[in-house]
Amino acid sequence: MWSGSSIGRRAFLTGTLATGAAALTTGAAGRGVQSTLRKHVYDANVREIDLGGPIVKTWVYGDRLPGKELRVRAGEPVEVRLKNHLPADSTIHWHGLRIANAMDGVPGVTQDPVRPGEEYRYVITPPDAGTFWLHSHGQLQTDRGLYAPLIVDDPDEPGDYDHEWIIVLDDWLDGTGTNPEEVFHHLRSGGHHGGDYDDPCLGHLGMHLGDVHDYAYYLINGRVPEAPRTFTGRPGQRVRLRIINAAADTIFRVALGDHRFRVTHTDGFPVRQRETQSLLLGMSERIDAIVELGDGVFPLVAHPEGKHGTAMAVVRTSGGAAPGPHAHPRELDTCPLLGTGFVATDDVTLTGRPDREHDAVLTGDMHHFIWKINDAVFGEHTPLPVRSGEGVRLRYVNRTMMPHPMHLHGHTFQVINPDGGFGPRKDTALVPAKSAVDAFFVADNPGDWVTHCHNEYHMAAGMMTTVVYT
Ligand SMILES: [Cu+2]
Repeated sequence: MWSGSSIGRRAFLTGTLATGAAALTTGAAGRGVQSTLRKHVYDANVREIDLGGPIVKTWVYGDRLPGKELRVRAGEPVEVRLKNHLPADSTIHWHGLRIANAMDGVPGVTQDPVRPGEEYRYVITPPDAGTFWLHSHGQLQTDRGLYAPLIVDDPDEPGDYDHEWIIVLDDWLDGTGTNPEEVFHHLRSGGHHGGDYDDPCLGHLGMHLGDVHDYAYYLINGRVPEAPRTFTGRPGQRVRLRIINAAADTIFRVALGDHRFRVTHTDGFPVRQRETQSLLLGMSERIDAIVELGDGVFPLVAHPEGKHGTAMAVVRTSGGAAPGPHAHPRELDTCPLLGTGFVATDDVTLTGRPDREHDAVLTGDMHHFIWKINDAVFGEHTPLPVRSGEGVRLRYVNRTMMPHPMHLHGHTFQVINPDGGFGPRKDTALVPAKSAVDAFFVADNPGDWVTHCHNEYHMAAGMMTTVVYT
């Protein structure tokens, strides 16, 4: 339903997307508080998927790409059953949600993997409204098609817009004569070639921006540019775009022809609003932006930064021919804003002096494709200890020549800028080459939590460690 069609905001708020509800008792035993536990099922399947011409056999939730969006309300519990029909172990991770450790979906850390033919019941209560996503945390499974948007609504949020559109970006190779395991094997056996990157705006990000140059397609909402999704509205309407980068190895630059973005949120949390003509999203970052629709037909383009190709959707408010698959709006050539370049609004800014400081030093052996944190691959790592109640400064120190989108589970962090000022509130920060990002968080969610690079190939090659409560 959400893919491609324009959906009135009211439809969501009246709950038309609820797929099932059952009364149950929550809260303290015997209090008899009535609530509803909305129930959802995510079947992890092998399916043939039409990307808008190319047909690929791949792994998806349900029978579509992206999987059906999970839409929940802040503070309300929701049950999701993962049914694993894959020929491999799997789990679901709820990216960006500060939920109970046992529900976090990291195999071998927070749960046993869900075996083929088995199912697993997750019950999650998302505390924060915003744009999130869910994806498998199994080895290289997100670079197949195991992902879906996860939107948390706040019924009290004013919502100064007429429509909202969910925009999911992806790099695609599965079922095109190769698959993620083959690509990973190729990288491990010395098939790595960076490709130089030199952009006047973004040169500081790194010498190269990705490791995988075998992507056959770049997709918006599961479609190639030759058969794009079309979003429709009326001139003058305000639309909230919820942009999610679900790619495994690709940073995207996003622009909408003849429009400006008014950015409102990064990784779900509100920021001091800024206007820009283009945006840059590292893997697993999200940006929400308001656009005021012009009159016409416009290309919404996501350029795979440092790579060849394009992803595209179409925004239509009147008749006329749709832009072709190679449309290149001039806005794409402006200097884009990065997620880490924003400033959180005061109400969500995490303040406080760190009681504890940890470094996560990122290094890589390009030739053998081994990526490490604090000189160890995951499994041989030394956990980073914290105590409940502490303020923690986690400094991601990047000693490599490429940027890494670093993600922390179970918490969200305040980005502290080099000058000591506040940046945005996030769960994933793109750390430029030969640079560092300071992430301040409050240790308020006990458990063993992973922090890792969201380049899926880097994570598979070891770039993950744990934060543990002692
Ligand atoms: Cu990385």
